[in-house]
Amino acid sequence: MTGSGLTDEATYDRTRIEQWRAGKALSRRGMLRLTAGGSLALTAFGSLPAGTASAAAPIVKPLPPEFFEVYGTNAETRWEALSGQGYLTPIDRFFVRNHTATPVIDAGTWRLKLFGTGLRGEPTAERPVEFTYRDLLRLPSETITSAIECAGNGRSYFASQQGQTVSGTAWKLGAIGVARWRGVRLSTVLARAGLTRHAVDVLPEGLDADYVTGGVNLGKVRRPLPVAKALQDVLLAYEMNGRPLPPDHGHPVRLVVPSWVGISSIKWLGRIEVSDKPLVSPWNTQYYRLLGPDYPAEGTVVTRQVVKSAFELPWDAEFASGGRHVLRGRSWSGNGRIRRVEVDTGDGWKPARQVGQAADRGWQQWEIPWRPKVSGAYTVRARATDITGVTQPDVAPYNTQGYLFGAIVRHPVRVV
Ligand SMILES: Nc1nc2c(c(=O)[nH]1)N[C@H]1C(S)=C(S)[C@@H](COP(=O)(O)O)O[C@H]1N2
Ligand SMILES: [Mo]
Repeated sequence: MTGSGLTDEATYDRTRIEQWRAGKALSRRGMLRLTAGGSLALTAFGSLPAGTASAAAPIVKPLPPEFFEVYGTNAETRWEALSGQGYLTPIDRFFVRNHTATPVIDAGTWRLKLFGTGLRGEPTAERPVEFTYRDLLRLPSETITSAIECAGNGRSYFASQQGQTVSGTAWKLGAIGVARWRGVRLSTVLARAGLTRHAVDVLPEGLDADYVTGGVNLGKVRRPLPVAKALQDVLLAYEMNGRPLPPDHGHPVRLVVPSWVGISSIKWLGRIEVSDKPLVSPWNTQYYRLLGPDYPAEGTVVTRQVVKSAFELPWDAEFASGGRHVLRGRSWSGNGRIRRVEVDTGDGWKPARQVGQAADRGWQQWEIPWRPKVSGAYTVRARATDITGVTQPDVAPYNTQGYLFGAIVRHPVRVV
């Protein structure tokens, strides 16, 4: 089934859900449920599912308040902290999304273990094919520039703009970063591990603590990928912006799955199951599905990101009336590069000037001059259109877990 269109998310999900219903999908745990209910209660905004107890701080790097807003084990980048920065998000400002806590892993003793029925000789989890860190460094490397963005980025606007209650971390727009990742293609490692043409799914798994929520242990953070996507453009990254991958971002090795939601990019990679049968985990049956009145009962899986835009400004930014200002921001899309960006400061949509290179898997910087003459409260808005012709809508489709908020964000500013 390799290459049979399973990078197309709709096909992938339909196929997998049918197979799963027919009892053909494998789950190492019998507790998966494909409903909006299950152990997933609708929680109030800002509350977090209980993580595994950890005495140490959940995030290792410093989180200065001028760069980050912290929510429990997670921290989002403040958009004003990108003002004046270059194309890439510096590591010291890159958002962190941890289900539990950053583990500290010694690259010297670390092993990547591959096993399963999709590999030649069907190695077991007990006797896997192993790669050391040095093995990976010796394989041909590749460098890509790619965004990693949480599926819930922008979630708080379901409540503040649309009056809708959704569960999960109340991110603003800062659960995204763009970095230069260097590593080995997953396809290279899979080939060396003996990938067969019968393989259909891979299940990368993190080495961080088991994720426990609502009294249920969901095990290691893991989410399956179809082999077609795994072979397309996925990287096993060991460098971020020219430095060894830092602890919070997956040291020693993480997956980078371009264009797909952040949960795909498993950090602190430990094992990869490769299977000739479809694989499932709570991260594709329970979480990261679009559920709600407008979706089928079992929901639809979330894979590719939507088009979004943000200003490099604080909320309630102040501008001097009569002054010459430049509004700057960035737009991005899981569908590919950005074709057009427009900005409205209250008197209609005007084209913004695109700055720097266009990027398929990163973002597009842009700017537009602004000379407000009258003091008072304003709302500034930016909307982007991507290469596939999709433009940000006024309203994002509601789903109970608040994923994929792609609507135009109304950003309040003051002219004084
Ligand atoms: N092992 C592991 N991988 C993980 C996670 C995690 O908690 N554990 N979080 C995922 C989620 S939901 C996101 S959005 C990205 C965030 O990557 P970052 O923390 O490097 O920004 O990592 C993903 N990979
Ligand atoms: Mo995420």
